[in-house]
Amino acid sequence: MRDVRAFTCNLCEALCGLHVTVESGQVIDIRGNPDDVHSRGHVCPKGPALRELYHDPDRLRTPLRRTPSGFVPVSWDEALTEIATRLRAIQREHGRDAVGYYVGNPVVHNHRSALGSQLLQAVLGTRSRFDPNSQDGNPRLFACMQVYGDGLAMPVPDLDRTDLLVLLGANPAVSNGSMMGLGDVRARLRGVRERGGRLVCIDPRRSETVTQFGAEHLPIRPGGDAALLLALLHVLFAEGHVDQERLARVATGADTLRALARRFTPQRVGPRIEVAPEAIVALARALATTPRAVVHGRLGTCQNAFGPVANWLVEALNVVSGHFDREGGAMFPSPAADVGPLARLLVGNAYARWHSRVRGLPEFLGALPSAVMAEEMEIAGPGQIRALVCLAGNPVLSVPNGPRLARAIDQLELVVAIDLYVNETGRRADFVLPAAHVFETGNFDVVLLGLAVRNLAKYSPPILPRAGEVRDDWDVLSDLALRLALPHSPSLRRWLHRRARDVPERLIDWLLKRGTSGLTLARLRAEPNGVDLGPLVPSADARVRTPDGRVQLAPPALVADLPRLEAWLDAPRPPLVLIGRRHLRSNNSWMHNLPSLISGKDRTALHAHPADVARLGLAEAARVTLTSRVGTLEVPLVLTDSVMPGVVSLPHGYGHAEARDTLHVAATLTAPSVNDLTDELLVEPVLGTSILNGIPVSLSPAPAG
Ligand SMILES: Nc1nc2c(c(=O)[nH]1)N[C@H]1C(S)=C(S)[C@@H](COP(=O)(O)OP(=O)(O)OC[C@H]3O[C@@H](n4cnc5c(=O)[nH]c(N)nc54)[C@H](O)[C@@H]3O)O[C@H]1N2
Ligand SMILES: Nc1nc2c(c(=O)[nH]1)N[C@H]1C(S)=C(S)[C@@H](COP(=O)(O)OP(=O)(O)OC[C@H]3O[C@@H](n4cnc5c(=O)[nH]c(N)nc54)[C@H](O)[C@@H]3O)O[C@H]1N2
Ligand code: SF4
Ligand SMILES: [Mo]
Repeated sequence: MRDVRAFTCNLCEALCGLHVTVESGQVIDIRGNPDDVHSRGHVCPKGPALRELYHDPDRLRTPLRRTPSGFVPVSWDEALTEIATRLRAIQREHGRDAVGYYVGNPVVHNHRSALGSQLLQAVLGTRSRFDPNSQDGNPRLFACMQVYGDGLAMPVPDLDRTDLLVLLGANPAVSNGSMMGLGDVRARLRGVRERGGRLVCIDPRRSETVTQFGAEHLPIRPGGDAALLLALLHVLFAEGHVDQERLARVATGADTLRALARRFTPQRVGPRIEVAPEAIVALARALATTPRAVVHGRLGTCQNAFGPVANWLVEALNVVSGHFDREGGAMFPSPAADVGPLARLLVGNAYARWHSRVRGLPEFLGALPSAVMAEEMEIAGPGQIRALVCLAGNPVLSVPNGPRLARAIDQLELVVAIDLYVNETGRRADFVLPAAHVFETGNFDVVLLGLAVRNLAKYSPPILPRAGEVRDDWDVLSDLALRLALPHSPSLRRWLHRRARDVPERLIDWLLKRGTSGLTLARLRAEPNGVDLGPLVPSADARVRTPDGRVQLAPPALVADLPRLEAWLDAPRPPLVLIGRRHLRSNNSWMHNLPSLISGKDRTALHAHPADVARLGLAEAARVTLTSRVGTLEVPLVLTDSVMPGVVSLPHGYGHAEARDTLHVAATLTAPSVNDLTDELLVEPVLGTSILNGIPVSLSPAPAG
């Protein structure tokens, strides 16, 4: 029997509604659901590829154990019993922190994974916890924690009503929006210009948001955002564009911020970041005079030397220019199921409660920067990491200096991966446990619904039975947690595990009922196209949690980093720096095993500006050698003026060649991992966020042959 089921794609923040056609347990077809309240039929190529993912012969369907002759199938009970026994023994002998725990990006995209990851963390109690936020959004979370008193209080652009959207280091044409959930991405982005508004992209690269959506492009030197933002603030203050009365009502620290910005005039900053001073002045005036305008900073503002400062200043700029908590400006979503109270209970505004053992980098929200993983594994002493549990992650490809991390992981006593595949990290594991496909798990996007540009709620119950022996993350993690916590009471443990099966759904139901939307999980089950809860509404009064209830425009922890910014402004520039690049058909280090997504022309070459290529005498080279402190890569070269002079660009997430036996399709891609070149010692000092953009490199012709 053929059946069409509505399901929400959980691969990115766009949360597209899908129509999944299923017949006899086979996925026949996937397309956009035209009736979805959020995405209105839009999908990108990755959503329909969930069909190939479901049927991928390389997808893990049984737990594996590593033997001297390779991986062999093992029963769940045998695997989990041994894992729990060995983890307990390691923690008993060497302390809790001897077990490292890496929680990867997909965990944020599923309620069962997210809750399971927290439960296992609670039982492991390890301070050696890591996640990709230190390669990604930590600077934004920290900035919001400082400015609004709550790291979860993150305003998003009120995209449907804005007339000027300034994007800093964001490329929603490809990423489909990040820290802003854009259903129907293309129509929403087009909408800004169709109603006479402007899109501006500030980016070292002329991105697809410029070429496909008519955004105006202002190139900027990688890392220049913080200085640019101070110059914009300077113009607003100096030209009297600030509504002092309103500002004093909602914020503190305006005078300090004004005084700080005075040192960053457009004339001083402009030449250093390669943005014309006139363009800075014009942009500041446009922000001041457009009633509905907003600045949104994203990944490009985070992965550099001044991420925390830049992200603070984005928030400050929206507040000072009068666009905070207003229609068409930066507004807080009102999620139907608000995880805020729960998250505050679990981690709160935690920062620097402990530091990494070797380099002394601070904990943030319960995790240490991933850049210290390798050294914490390598260097002996109390607290050395001796085992790793890797949940839905691939740090060997996603963390700077992946090869060093791979060598360190190879030396561990026990490595466990929980994943859909045996990826480049999992192939180093002693056990790989097969996670379920989202169609087998169901999904409520508990975190990302809180970042959508329009309020909505959607729940997708599982639509397919589990293939083979796969188990969803909650099932596995709650089982493992109970085995760790109750080693001597197997029947109690089994009873609790059975009882806990639908705890994630009961929790969502409870969160929904606590809210004001009137929704329940049962009601959402009956609304497969989702429930629209209306446009964003002003809510700063409820969301700002600073002690005096006002926005903090000059947080001391961030102000303290400004002398370093000034020194950077005046320091000589490296002649060539490397930045990243994403593609619509790729998703970080995975989904490269799906033929429909990797087909077509190669997208992984190094992009370099013709002026640099000529300067370096590489005009005839088809392949080049790229060198950093950490390593050397040989890559194909493409000349393009889409990158600014002095900047080259390479995508991340590749480097699958060694996975010939477990990722048969991905391994045919020859592109290396850019994180073989990025430097684990390059981190910003406030949080230890990896600097993955703007790293110094040199280029030379590749050796012949
Ligand atoms: N197709 C696809 N979609 C994805 C992903 C994917 O891998 N593929 N990944 C998902 C994830 S995990 C995330 S976090 C989001 C990220 O989504 P976005 O935040 O939109 O990030 P990117 O698409 O990487 O775009 C970042 C932009 O910043 C620019 N940039 C680099 N350095 C600087 C700088 O110093 N200053 C400024 N102003 N710009 C700079 C880059 O050229 C790039 O255009 O995307 C998500 N969506
Ligand atoms: N140089 C450079 N490095 C980067 C970036 C960059 O722009 N440049 N971007 C960074 C960013 S923003 C991010 S978020 C990180 C991502 O880095 P990671 O989170 O370390 O890795 P991913 O590539 O997202 O790999 C996710 C893994 O989870 C598996 N998986 C998918 N769904 C599930 C599930 O439901 N359950 C389980 N158990 N497993 C699942 C996939 O098969 C895959 O192996 O990379 C970071 N690294
Ligand atoms: S944009 Fe693509 S990957 Fe993102 S939710 Fe929609 S279909 Fe999925
Ligand atoms: Mo990310």
